[in-house]
Amino acid sequence: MIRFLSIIAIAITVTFASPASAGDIMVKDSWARASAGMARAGAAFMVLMNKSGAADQLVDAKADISAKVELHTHIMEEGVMKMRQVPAIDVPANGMAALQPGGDHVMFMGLNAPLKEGDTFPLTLVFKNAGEVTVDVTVKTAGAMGAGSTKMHMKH
Ligand SMILES: [Cu+2]
Repeated sequence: MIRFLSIIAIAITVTFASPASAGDIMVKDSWARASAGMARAGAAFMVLMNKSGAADQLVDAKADISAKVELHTHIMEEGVMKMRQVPAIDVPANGMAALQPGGDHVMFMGLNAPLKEGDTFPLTLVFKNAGEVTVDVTVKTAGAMGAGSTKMHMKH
């Protein structure tokens, strides 16, 4: 029975990953989209909240699920949405940055294996001021547009 309960406890921990913090930066609602078919690329999204009066930047991301991990944004070029690598993603002072489909995201190039719904994997985010924090990223369905029922209360 104790063994059974501990398995449930682990499952709950994985399913409802609590926000993680590095210094004044809090990371919440981290998720990734399941990769479609044989696609070798994937993307992760999350909300970065900055409780400091100084602006910060997400400058790097590390994970061992793919050959490369890059910071990306989307831009419109001649009427077409394209992804572009960026050196950093700004997190405003006392504000937030939302990484979401169609906008900024963490990109995984050359996935070692497909990202399957329900999987979780560790992702280390590196901030210019706040340092490093590792979060558990939950994989959602390929069509998912958000982290689920969690609402964002903070605006800037
Ligand atoms: Cu991308």
